[in-house]
Amino acid sequence: MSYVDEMIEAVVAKNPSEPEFHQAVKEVLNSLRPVVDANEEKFRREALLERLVEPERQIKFRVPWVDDKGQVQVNTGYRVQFNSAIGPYKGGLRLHPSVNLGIIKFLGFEQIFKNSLTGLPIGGGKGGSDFDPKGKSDREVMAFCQSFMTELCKYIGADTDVPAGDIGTGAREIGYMYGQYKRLTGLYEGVLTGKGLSYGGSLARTEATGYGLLYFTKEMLNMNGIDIAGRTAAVSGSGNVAIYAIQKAEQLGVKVLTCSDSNGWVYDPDGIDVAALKEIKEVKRARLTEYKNYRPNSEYHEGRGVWTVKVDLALPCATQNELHLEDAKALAANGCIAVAEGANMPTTLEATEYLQEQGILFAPGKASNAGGVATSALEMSQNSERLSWTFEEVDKKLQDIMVNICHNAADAAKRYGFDKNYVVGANIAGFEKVVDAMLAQGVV
Ligand code: NDP
Ligand code: 2IT
Repeated sequence: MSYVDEMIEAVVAKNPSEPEFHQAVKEVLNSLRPVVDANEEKFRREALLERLVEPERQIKFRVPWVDDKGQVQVNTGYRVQFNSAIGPYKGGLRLHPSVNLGIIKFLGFEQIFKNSLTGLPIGGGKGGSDFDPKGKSDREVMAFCQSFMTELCKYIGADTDVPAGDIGTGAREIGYMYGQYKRLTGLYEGVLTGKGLSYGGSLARTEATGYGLLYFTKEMLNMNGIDIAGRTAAVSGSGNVAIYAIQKAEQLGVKVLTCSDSNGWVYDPDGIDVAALKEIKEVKRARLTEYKNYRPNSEYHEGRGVWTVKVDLALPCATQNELHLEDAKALAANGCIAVAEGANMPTTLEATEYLQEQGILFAPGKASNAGGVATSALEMSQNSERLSWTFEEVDKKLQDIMVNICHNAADAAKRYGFDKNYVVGANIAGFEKVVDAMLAQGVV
């Protein structure tokens, strides 16, 4: 049996009940076959793949806090420090009731290659908790964040592990966590990114993932002789990534017809109104049912459905496994030309394969959503030099990084005979740097 197949079997056997982690490992290892096969003897002797799929450290902890009724609540906190070969662990904190170790491991594993692709010195990590910020008062969110950080602070630091936002963790949560870290350690340092502008945050970090997704998509289309202007798009989600993806898409002349949350979705034939969406989601923290009050021409539908709309571009920006095989078929039947992932692993393996077979350009999240973590690394640089750069400076660096990632992925794919396969290209390009660093650093 090939080394890759052996490793996939071993990961499934050794980590039962972690289907998302299995999925991420399968996707990455399958596309690394040409590199692994060419170096099989050496990689086996070094147990390179065994080391790659085993996190350096997994931390799991109790998070007790008191709700507004005086009741003690208990959540579980996680930080998976997956790989530090090329830099301090870096990756977000997800706060969502679905969070478990397998989900954090899938996200941490993806983060290794994504962070490598940015070209910046950051290793891979991820964390979070099954706490649900939705419907909680600010005081409850603060109580949770302070308790979470009271334990997490033992394991992180500006040069060891630098968490950031993800689903359910935005500016409010980062602020509370930063305050508690500073209080406990006495350190005013860049231990978190996505901070507010008044205490060390970077301009353009809020926008970075969504903007970066569009910079990548524009470049991928350009490389294939297609102009992004004048296209239509379907976006899923209505959180940080979705909002700024929609904003940049519209700035580039794309009409975005949909967005969604976990209850339902909106179809706006005139193009999503970003100002309305920002007010509903960022200010009121309300549901998408409200959108109709701002845009009477729009429709609200319960359940899933964004991928049934006829569009040129599909941009999944909500969560993992939200674009299934039947969605891929609907998109293809409607003439979709490209799918670019804003979320982490939003497309199932079967859907990805189908889209690629249909000749639809497919950008994997680890490449196309890397603008968020790349700008986090730029925030770390600014914190280290105790300076802050202008919006334009950060945005320019972000554009350059996304264009580079696109070309590096395309070049790696071509080098191994998989022209236009950005999944293979991104995985190989991300892997090469990490492997080089791991081999150079010996058996650690
Ligand atoms: P937010 O919490 O800001 O928004 C998440 C959005 O996705 C909401 O609209 C939410 O709906 C929806 N959603 C979440 N979980 C589910 C679910 N299980 N089913 C259906 N809809 C769901 O998160 P972000 O925008 O930050 O993150 C979105 C995705 O992008 C995630 O996959 C994240 O890992 C990824 N990502 C984020 C980066 C960042 O910088 N923030 C960087 C790179 C990737 P509702 O409000 O109803 O829960
Ligand atoms: O998935 C991701 O890349 C993020 N949630 C952002 C991580 C970061 O450190 O900015």
